[in-house]
Amino acid sequence: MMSKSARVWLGLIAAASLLSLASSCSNKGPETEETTGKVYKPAGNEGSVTGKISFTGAAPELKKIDTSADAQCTAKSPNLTAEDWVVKDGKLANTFVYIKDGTLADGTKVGDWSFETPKTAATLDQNGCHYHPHVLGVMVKQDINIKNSDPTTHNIHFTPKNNPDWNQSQPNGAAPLVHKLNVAEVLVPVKCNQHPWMKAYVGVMKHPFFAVSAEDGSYTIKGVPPGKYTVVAWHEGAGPGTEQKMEVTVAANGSVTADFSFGATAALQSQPSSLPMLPAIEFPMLHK
Ligand SMILES: [Cu+2]
Repeated sequence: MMSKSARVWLGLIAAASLLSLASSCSNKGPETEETTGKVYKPAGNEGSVTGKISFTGAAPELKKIDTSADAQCTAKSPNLTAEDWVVKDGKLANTFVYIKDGTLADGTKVGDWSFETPKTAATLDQNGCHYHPHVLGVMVKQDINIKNSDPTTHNIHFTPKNNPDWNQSQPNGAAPLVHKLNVAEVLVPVKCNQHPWMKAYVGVMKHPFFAVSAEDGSYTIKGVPPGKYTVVAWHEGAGPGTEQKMEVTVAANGSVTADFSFGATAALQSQPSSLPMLPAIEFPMLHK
């Protein structure tokens, strides 16, 4: 025969189990994308896709940003310029290059596999009233540490299509915010509700095969299993995003080059991607 106190304890344990079950269920909203494939383990014969992103034609003039709506921004970044085209010596930065799909040497598809989410957080810093970096690649469910390094309030606003909208105010001196996206999406526009000129793009991928071109236009995607792939280079362009594709074959332990070119001619010929951007609308500061 069970004592009274034992029955009470059993009841409490059962209630606690039910509660934890309920809370774990409620964490799984419709936006959660379960990875079903077998986890890819590197075989040691992975290769890489590398290349340079060029800008053809005359580099667009740098557009100075009017930061007068926030004196703190003007003081810290008196010469802020738009980052839609960052061109240096004919090379283009901030291009998101990724493997869209393809077939591994063993006949499986990239999409058949799941890939471990990095334990290290990515960082998106608001510094000088613009985002560092301007284009960021992360994996699904990877933490993004959002820092405010400015002496002013920012309001970071992720505006995805396949993930929930996320909109957070972050006063100066506030601790970093952490955000993650559960569904793959290329690319998620990020804006600041306080400073309409602030824009960033976050590419959210199911796999780690992506990179962002540096100031010298170079990029490298490492750890790519041997196989045949479609590589896409995406750049925000002047308004609607622009993307280009190339088929590549990565040999075992090999490195394949995939160079892309954007610019006046390329922008006219390319199809707009699914990321239309409205022209920036200047809003008055909500407070100050
Ligand atoms: Cu801001």
